[in-house]
Amino acid sequence: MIYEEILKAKKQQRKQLFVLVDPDKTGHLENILQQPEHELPDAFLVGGTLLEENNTQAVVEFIKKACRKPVILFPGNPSQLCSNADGLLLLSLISGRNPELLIGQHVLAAPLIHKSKLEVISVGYILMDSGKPTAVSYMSNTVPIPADKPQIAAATALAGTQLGLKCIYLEGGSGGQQHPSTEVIKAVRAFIDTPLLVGGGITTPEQARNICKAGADILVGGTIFEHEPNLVAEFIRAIRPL
Ligand code: 1GP
Repeated sequence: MIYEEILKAKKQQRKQLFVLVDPDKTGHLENILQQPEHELPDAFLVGGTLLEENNTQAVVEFIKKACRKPVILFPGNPSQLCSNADGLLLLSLISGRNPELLIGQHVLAAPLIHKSKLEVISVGYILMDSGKPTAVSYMSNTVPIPADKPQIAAATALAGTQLGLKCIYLEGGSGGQQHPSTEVIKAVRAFIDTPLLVGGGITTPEQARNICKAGADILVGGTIFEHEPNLVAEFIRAIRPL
């Protein structure tokens, strides 16, 4: 089970790298999948805020044929659900006040998810200001938490865990100018023991290392690997062992 593996890695203090694959941008995927097992990410996330093609299922299948790493849906909306993945990050956008993204879409998707037998991992999704509007801040119609307010991020994460959400995801938005700061990550970590994912705007192995040192359990990278797929191995080396 994916969540059990996340908890196990956390207990062993083994930091993990998840690579986010936008189903519309898969030119780099083959290059990543050709790497030896120890240079593959711990899991693949598949999804996007706004997709042009309806090919999530095909991308999931492509990854699953090439390796045995878990493939987890990270859907921008319920139309991206497909049953051939291993799991689903069921995101509740708890930094925002848009009821559709807190519970509305979840109700619409619930019967489909139930039927699919996907492993559901509920996630408190926290959008941090990353210096410029991102696709997720615009499309979600929510206001990100100001980057210099770690106490708001920490209280939000704490509320998410008190509600029973299994993970917290600090998100800067894909291609953000700045990733969530180490100050914010430390403040959140001080409040919660729940697995913590951090992503959005991470571009160097050094940033990856600092983010993990600050308290992230799982690092999520997307855009950087579309341009430089060979950096996956360097990111893995940078975060392990710490
Ligand atoms: C977005 O956190 C992910 O949800 C990845 O962001 O594309 O900036 O790496 P990047």
